[in-house]
Amino acid sequence: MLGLTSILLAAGMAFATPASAQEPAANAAAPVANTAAPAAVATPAIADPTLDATGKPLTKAAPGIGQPTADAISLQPQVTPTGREAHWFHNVVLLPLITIISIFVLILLLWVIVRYRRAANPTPSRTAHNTPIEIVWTLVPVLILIAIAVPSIRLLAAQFKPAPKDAITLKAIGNQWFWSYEYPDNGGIQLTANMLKEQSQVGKGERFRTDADGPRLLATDTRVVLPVGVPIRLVTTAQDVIHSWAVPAFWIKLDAVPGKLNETSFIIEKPGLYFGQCSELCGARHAYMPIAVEAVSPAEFAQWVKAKGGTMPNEVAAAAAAEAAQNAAAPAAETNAAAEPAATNETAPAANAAAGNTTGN
Ligand SMILES: [Cu+2]
Repeated sequence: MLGLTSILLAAGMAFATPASAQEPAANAAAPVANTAAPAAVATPAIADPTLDATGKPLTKAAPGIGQPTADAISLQPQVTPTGREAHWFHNVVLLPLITIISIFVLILLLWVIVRYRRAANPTPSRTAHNTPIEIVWTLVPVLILIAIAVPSIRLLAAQFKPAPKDAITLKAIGNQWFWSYEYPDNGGIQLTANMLKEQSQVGKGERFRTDADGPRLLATDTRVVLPVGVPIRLVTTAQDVIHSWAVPAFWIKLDAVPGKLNETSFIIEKPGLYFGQCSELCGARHAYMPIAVEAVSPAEFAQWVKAKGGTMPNEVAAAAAAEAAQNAAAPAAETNAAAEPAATNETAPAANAAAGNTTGN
């Protein structure tokens, strides 16, 4: 009897083992089938809204937007609230102040050189102290520095503001020498972006850069797609050495350090195509790992996520995002402010300014 049970047990084990062994295999096969689905002709695939029927990118690079302009010396037009604040600080506060101080010092120097030269002033004054002037030239610079510190610290706080809970996470991973991306909130979509080569550098039939893709050394074969008006949580890291994910039009430059996660957040206000580069010297091909970000409406972003086989974190939010496209920025700014009750006073005007500016659009 005992022999029979052990035989039955052994038989049970024999049947059970292959069955359980098959399960992980089936599970592993499922994501493959999912990712293959959009490419398959037989299944009704969701079209990638960023590509046309032939698979070419629909959005073309526009001169002067999200890319450098020849002979220009100012900052690129900014498309994030923090970027606009920084642009204002640079153009309205710092640059005029530096200009005025430089001209004032230059005039003083010229006056001393001309008025007190030996020929015009044979017996020099022996004055050593002048208390009122000494007080003025100590106090005035202190007041100027205090005046600069207020918007400066406010901007610093805005740049390090953590993303609100409903933010979309983009993980940028630096590699020697290309960027790879993950969307952990969207079913773990993964992208790899390589620089597009020039026509003279590729073999026949290979893809090369056109002006629609973007400027030379900035266009990539795969674009990062992000929604406008929705807070983006940018997380960076690296596989090998330190890189830096930088897009000038977003006022974003965040180091990507191996073994570490760096985080910041931003809100893109205008749809379009924005370019950037690795901004930390990372080796021989450091100059050849560009960044191309395509900002689309939240509805298009949701469709793109579906086309990539991903999921939206909350399907209801995806539906609401479409009709909230115009006023999405305002509630986002509110949640920013609400999520930071412990923030210093400096951040409050920044959040207010962001809300006021975005609703003004
Ligand atoms: Cu790099």
